[in-house]
Amino acid sequence: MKIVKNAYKNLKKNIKNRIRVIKRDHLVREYFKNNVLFIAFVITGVLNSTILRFLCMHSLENYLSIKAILADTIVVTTIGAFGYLFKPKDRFAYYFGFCIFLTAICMINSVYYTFYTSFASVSMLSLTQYVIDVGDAVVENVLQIKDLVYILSPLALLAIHLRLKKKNYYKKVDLKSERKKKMLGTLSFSGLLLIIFLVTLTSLDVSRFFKQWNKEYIVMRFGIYVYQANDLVASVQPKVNSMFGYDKASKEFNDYFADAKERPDTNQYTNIFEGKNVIVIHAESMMTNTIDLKFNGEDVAPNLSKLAHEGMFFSNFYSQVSVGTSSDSELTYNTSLMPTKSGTAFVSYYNRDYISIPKLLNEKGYYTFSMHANNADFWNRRAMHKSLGYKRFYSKTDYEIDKEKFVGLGLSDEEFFRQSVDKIEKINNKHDKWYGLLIMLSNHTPFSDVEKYGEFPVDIKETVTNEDGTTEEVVYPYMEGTKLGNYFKSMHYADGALGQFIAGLDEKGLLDNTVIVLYGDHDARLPKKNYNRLYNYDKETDDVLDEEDPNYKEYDSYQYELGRKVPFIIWTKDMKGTKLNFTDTNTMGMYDVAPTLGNMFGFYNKYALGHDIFNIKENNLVCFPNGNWVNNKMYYNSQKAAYLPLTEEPISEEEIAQNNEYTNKLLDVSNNIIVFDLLNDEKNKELKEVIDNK
Ligand code: GP9
Ligand code: MN
Repeated sequence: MKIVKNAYKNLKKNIKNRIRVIKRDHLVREYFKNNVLFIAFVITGVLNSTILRFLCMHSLENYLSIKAILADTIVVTTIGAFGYLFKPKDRFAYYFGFCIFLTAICMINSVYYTFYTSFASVSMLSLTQYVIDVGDAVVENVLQIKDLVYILSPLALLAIHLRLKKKNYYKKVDLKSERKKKMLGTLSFSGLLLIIFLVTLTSLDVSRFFKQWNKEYIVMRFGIYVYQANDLVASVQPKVNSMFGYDKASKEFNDYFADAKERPDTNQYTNIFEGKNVIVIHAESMMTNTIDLKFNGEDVAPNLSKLAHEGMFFSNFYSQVSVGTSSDSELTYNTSLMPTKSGTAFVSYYNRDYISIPKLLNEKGYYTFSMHANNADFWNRRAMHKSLGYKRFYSKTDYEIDKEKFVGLGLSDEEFFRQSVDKIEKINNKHDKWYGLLIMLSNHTPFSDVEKYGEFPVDIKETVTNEDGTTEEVVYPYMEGTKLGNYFKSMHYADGALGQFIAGLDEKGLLDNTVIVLYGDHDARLPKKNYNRLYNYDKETDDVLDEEDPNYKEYDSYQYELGRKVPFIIWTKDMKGTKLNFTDTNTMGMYDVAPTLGNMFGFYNKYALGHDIFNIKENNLVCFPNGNWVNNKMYYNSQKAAYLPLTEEPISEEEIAQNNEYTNKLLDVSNNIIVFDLLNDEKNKELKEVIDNK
């Protein structure tokens, strides 16, 4: 009896389940049947974006990026949801219009990518010169079938539409309230997807989204549509910023430079390098604390240390970057201006007039160039290097790129330098005087390509003698396996590449009449606790010393800020042992480089915000984009309104107030120069006349 009962129960359950499945299938089928156009619109939109990623970035991870597919689906379903506001007969026009629009985005980017290995930017396309460039590109590229594949989307939508029309699909009546319900239902669905998407974002995704320097990354994580919308906002923002406040900005500019000198002050270094060739090395993430730092007697950075010991070394030098990191460094180095308060100058204000080192050297008959074996559009360098006056920018497409030779973000520094030496040799044969900036890449966060850095243990090895007289080696892990430890390994690699570069140049006689200038673009951007282990390691516990321990060295936020120093070195082959071979310990910032070099090479920028260090000496002040500042006497934290004294000298409230005012004014003027394009003679004729007639 029980068996029959159970069998009956099971049967009932099975039938119920079956009915549920049929009902569900029926519902799904019904949904598909009634929403064919919407579904086709979503599928084609997402597919096009996926194809674009596939054709451009060629790796499975890139084109099947779930995050990008999710983001594309959110965008397309949200647009599609509003289609329900239209009556069925008008709905096709809505979907078709948007389908063409989304297809155009994919096509333009596809063409653009072929030529620039990067995704298109609205602000670039609005520049006539770029329109011409891309226009030519389109013509030459017309035969590339891959760019036409996207058209299949609107064609498919059209075919579906014609079929539906034939089947009298559009004759169906649906009530306004029903349409609204459908729209809200679809919007809630995309809202749900949006929540899932936001939850899966990492802090790296968010920061790269806002910084916008790595377009490929944004497309890979956010899809092409979000990328384009983000780019549109970024292109409009500078225009909005520069719409209001010109009068106030120009007045402040006028006051600030009222006493600026027409000619620079001279000193014992004036014109010492006039006419010499220049190689500037943008040393990615190189920090001053690696100079002379050793593990088990081995130097972390023997070549960098050698340059510092043989040349002019500025040991108290800071980069002054904001969110634009590398690009901010380049901006400040080249122009002696500070990074902008919002956005980055390289991305948002690349079309302003800048007075820069290459422009001033161009005027002196130099051939100027820059080299970076990475994508030319990273940090928008293709456009910005032109604005800065570099006559030629050698980027990824100018180098033989062998993936086997990648370290970190791209082509290894060794390979980059090796190929660059040949290029420099050719330039040297062609040009009388030349100036080149070489941007390194390998020593870039997250320093995780450890197996490619080569052997460089960052542990502590000690030989101990046992009671019986035998010896053995004891190894303490120390920095092994830590991020900072990996940074030192990466530094050691990059330093090796630097050494090979100098040797390569020398071999070809390219150092004979050349000055090498090296700056660290910013610190390694690693958390404070990493340094605590470096300075307070306890071998016995393999941990950080207790704060109570007499050997404990305080590494607080001030120490951390002061520890972010980067090297600045001016070196020539024959400087060692001469009076030009010294260490200058005065506080110096990236904005002081252009005026200091200007004095040595014979160029002058009246609107520089920094100073020639040999004129200002111990009175220099270095301000940071966040309002903090440092001088020989103290480091001031503007957020906490607190400071760390650096000498025994008394500090008055008055000098703090003065320095704060100086910093705020400087940051305002710098920002205004860039946002309102105040160095553009054409736009500011009147303004310049007022200043020049003073
Ligand atoms: C990109 C490279 C890195 O090409 O210069 O920039 P960063 O992340 O250091 O700003
Ligand atoms: Mn950098």
